[in-house]
Amino acid sequence: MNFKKYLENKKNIIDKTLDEYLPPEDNPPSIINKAMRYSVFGGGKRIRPILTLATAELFGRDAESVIKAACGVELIHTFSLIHDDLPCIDNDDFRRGKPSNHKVFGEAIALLAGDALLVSGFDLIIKNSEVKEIKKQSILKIIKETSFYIGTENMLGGQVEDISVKNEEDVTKADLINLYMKKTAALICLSIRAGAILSGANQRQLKALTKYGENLGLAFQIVDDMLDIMQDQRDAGKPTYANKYGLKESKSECERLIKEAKDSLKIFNHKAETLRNIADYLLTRKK
Ligand code: GRG
Repeated sequence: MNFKKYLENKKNIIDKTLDEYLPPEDNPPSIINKAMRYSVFGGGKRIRPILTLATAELFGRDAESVIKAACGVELIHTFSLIHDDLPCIDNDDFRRGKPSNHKVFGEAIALLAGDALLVSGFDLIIKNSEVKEIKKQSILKIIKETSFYIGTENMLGGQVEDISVKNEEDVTKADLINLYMKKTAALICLSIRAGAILSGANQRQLKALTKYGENLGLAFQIVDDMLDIMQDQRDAGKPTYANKYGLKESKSECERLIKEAKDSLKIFNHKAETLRNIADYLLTRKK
C-alpha cells in the first residue's frame, strides 16, 4: 500500500470508531452532542491517532487492538483546540477554515463541549482495556501518562506560558523550544508512547520512540507557524519561531529536527518505515 493510501485507510478507521463512540446528535442534550461532533468531524488530519496505530504496527500489533486509545487522544486534542480558540484564550473565529466552535454554538456550549471531550477521551482510552490481548496494567499506565502529558507540566502548562508571553524580544530560542515541547510535542509523544506501551515496548524502545516524538512534535509546531505566515493567517503580535527567525531559518530547523527524529528510529530498522514516512509528510504538509 502506498503511503497516501495508508493515511486514508487509517483516517477511515479512526472516523468510524469516533462516530460509533460519540452519542448521536439528536440524543439529549442534543446541543452538546452537536457541538462535540462539529469539532471532532471538522476536517482534522488525525495525525495523533495515526501515530498510535503506526507505532503499534511497528511492534507487529493490529491497528484494531489500540484504536480506542488512539481515538481517545484525538478527542483530547479536539478539546484543546476548542478551548484554544475561545475568546478568553486565543480568540480565533476560524478553525480549519470553518467558524470555530464558540462562533457556532456560543461560548458556554463550546466550553462544555471541550470539557465533555476531555472526559470522553479518558473514557475511550479505558474502553481499550476490553481488547483481549491488552494488559489492564498498560491501560493504567496510559491513563497516568495522559494526565501527565496534558497536565500543568506539559500541554496545559505550555498553554499558560503561551498566553503569558507578551513581547517577542523577551523570548529566547530556548524559551520557545521549551514552550513548543509542552504545548504541542507532549500530546504527540503521548500518542506514540500509548501505541508502544499497549504493544509491550521495552524501556530502550520507549526511549527511542519518545525522542522521535519530541523532535517530530517540535518540527510540527514550527511548520504550523510557517503555514500561518504562508497562508496569511499570521498573528503578528505572537512570538512564534517563524515570526522571530523567518521562514528560511525555520525550514532548516525543521529539516534538522525531522532528521533527528528519523535517526532515533535506527534500532527498529526497516520496521519503522511508516513512522519515517509520517515524519517526511509532516515536513511537507500544506495544512
Ligand atoms: C486543560 C489539558 C488542558 C488543555 C487546555 C487550550 C489548551 C489548554 C491547550 C491547547 C494547546 C494547543 C492548541 C496547541 C497547538 C497544537 C497544534 C499545532 C494544533 C493543531 O494540530 P493539527 O494540525 O490539527 O494536528 P488538526 O486540524 O489536523 O486536527
